[in-house]
Amino acid sequence: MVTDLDVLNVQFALPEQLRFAAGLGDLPTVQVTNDHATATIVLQGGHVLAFQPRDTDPVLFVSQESHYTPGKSIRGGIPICWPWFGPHPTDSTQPQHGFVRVAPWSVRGTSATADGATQLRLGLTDSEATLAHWPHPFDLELEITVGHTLTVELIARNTGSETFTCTGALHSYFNVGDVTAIAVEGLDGLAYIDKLDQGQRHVQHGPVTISAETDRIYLDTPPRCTIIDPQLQRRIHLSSAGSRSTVVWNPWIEKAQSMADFADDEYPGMVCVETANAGDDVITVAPGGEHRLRVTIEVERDASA
Ligand code: TA6
Repeated sequence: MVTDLDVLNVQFALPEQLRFAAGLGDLPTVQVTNDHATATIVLQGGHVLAFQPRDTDPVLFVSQESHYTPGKSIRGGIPICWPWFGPHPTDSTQPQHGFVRVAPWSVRGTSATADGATQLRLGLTDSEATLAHWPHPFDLELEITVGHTLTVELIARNTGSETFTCTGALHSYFNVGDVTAIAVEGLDGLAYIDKLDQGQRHVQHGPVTISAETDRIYLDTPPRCTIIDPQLQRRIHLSSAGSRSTVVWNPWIEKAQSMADFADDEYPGMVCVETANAGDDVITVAPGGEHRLRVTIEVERDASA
C-alpha cells in the first residue's frame, strides 16, 4: 500500500539528509540528519519538535507527557502561535494561541544548502475550517533551516482584499539544566506585561532570572537575547527579525501540576523564551502584503556560563 509518507519521500526526501516517517502518535514527521545537527519536525502544526547540534545536548524541551494526537498541540518544541497570541482578543470560545499549531501543514519543498544545512518549506492556506476561526484569507509559509544553527521563519501573506491585524509567536521551549540557575540577557530596562500580576506593567532590572511561576510579555524588544545555562555550560543565542515582543514563561510548581500534558517534575528543566508580537505589539498586513517572523537559535558552549 502506498502511503502518504511514501509519496512524500518520493517527492521530497533528500538522501542521507531528510526523510518522512511516522512519528510519535503516528503523526507524519520529518527526520533531518546532516553533518551539523539532527532535527525532527511534525507536519501537524509545522511543529519543530527537536533540534540537536552535533556537539551539544538537545536544545528544545518536549514534555514526556505531551499528547501526539491529531488536533492537539504538542507540549514543547516550537509551537506556532498565529493569528493571535494567548486568548482570542474578543471570542473566548476560540482556541488559545490561534489555530495553526494543530492544523495540517503541507510540504512545499526541501533542499540541501551549500553550507551543509537542510531546508524544509511547509505551507498552510485558509480553508473553511480556518475561516470559521478567523474571517481572513491568508497564506502561511514556514521555512525551517537545520544546520549548526536552527532558523525558523514564518511568512504570513494577506491573500484577501481587506487589511488584517494579527499577533503571534514562535513559542520556543528550551531544555535547560536548572531553571533556577539560568539568566536571560538582553531584556534589561525593558517594559513587560506581567500576566501573573493582572497584566500590570513593570520594568526589567538586569537579566531575567526564574524563582517562581513566570509569565511575561516584554515589549519593544531588541533582535537578540541569550539564555545563559551554567549547568549545561552553554549559552543559547536567539537572533530575531520581525519580532517586537519576547515572552518568558515557566509554569513552576502549581501550574505544572495543573497541566495534564506536563509532568510535575519537569518545570526545572525548561524555559520558554518566545519570539513574538504580543500585547501592544500588533502586526498589520495590507492586502497583498506579508509579515515575516524569524528566529535563529545558536548554541555556544561556555564552561564559564
Ligand atoms: O507563552 C506563555 C503562555 O501564554 C502561558 O500563559 C501558557 O498558557 C503557555 O503560553 C502555554 O499555553 P498552551 O496553550 O500551549 O498551554
